[in-house]
Amino acid sequence: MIDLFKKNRIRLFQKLPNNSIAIIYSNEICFGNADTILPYKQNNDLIYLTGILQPDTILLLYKDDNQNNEFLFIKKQTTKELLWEGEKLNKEKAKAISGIKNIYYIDEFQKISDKLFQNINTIYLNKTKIKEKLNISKDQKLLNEYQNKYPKYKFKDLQPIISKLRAIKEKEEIYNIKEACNITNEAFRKVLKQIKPNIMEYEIEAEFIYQFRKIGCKGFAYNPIVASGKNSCILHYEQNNAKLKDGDLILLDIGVNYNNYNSDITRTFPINGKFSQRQKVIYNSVLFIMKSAMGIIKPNLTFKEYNKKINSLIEEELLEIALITENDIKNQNPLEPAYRKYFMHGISHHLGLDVHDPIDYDIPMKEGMVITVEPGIYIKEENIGIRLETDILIKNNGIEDLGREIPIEIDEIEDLMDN
Ligand SMILES: [Mn+2]
Repeated sequence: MIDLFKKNRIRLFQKLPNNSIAIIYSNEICFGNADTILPYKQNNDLIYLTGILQPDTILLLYKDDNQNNEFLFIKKQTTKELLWEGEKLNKEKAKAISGIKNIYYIDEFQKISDKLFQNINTIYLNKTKIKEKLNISKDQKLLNEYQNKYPKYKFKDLQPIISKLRAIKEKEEIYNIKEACNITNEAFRKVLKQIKPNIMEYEIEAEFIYQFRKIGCKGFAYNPIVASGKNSCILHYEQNNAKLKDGDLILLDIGVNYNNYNSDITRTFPINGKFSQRQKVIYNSVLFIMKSAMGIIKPNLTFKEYNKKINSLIEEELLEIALITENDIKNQNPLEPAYRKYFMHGISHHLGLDVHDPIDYDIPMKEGMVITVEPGIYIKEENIGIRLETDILIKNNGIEDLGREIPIEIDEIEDLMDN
């Protein structure tokens, strides 16, 4: 991965103007109640540029007329911390992971950055992320601090630049996402054989985490959704504590985190192993939308055009299976079209270091992007929620479905469950 991090920094340097500095901070540790610490999650931009996963890390990229220079600051462990936490990265290890030659301890950051600031006029920090948060974020605090301390500098937002870079996946990133999809496939195939009436949703969840952890993956990519029967119509159902009923469907929205990259997959199975006629109709409709969407996706298509095409496709399908009528469409509020009663979320999002990778959707589709395709139809009145989701790589000559091995055709699912 060291080559990826080096390459990513080179690409970022190319976008920075001369006489500027970009500073990327690690995320802070989050506390639960009392003195418990929540699982640490690194700033994904920092992972993207360095591969360093521990807190108290700062990356500083310096660019002037003559040189690009990289500085990484890490924490020096005290003897007590060493005793409690075990050994963290030392300078050599941080260098070996990131490929950055200039590694310092974080207590030297002030001195070194002040010196570098003498030669530049622009400082890049994260500004966009600030707007998304209700409270004053760490990014906002930092920006305020910097602006007070260095009033003569221009402050620019690093996010639009990094987001553009992160939109196009490098081969190492694609490899990681493919692996995540392959691991998810293996788990789905094992779990598929265990689904039956009267077991609990959390038993299914436990099977997945067992499959992921036993091969050394960190865990789920996001909170898993194991939603049977009416729960399948709750988009963010996470309780996973109901009993599976004979005749119902079960919707599984599950991904794994592999090497910091994610898969994001959804399948919907019949709990007793056989789809009813009605379930088949809805299922095939969702599958048809999914396949059609994959047929539409190509380089240069804008997300706006794509969404428009998908929405009319869904409208047609809902008419076809008589969930909505021509009259509903004629009388619909344009802000809340009739089809939204049964399909209320987006069809696709970018996928990468973040499950919802923070990429600007005004950038048209391009080779190297990885996005999900996830149509669904949710009929609350019938306790039927069906979503199918896969992850695709956009290529110049079409797409590659990275989740293609995961059972999706009705016959295949019924065969696999028939044991
Ligand atoms: Mn998704």
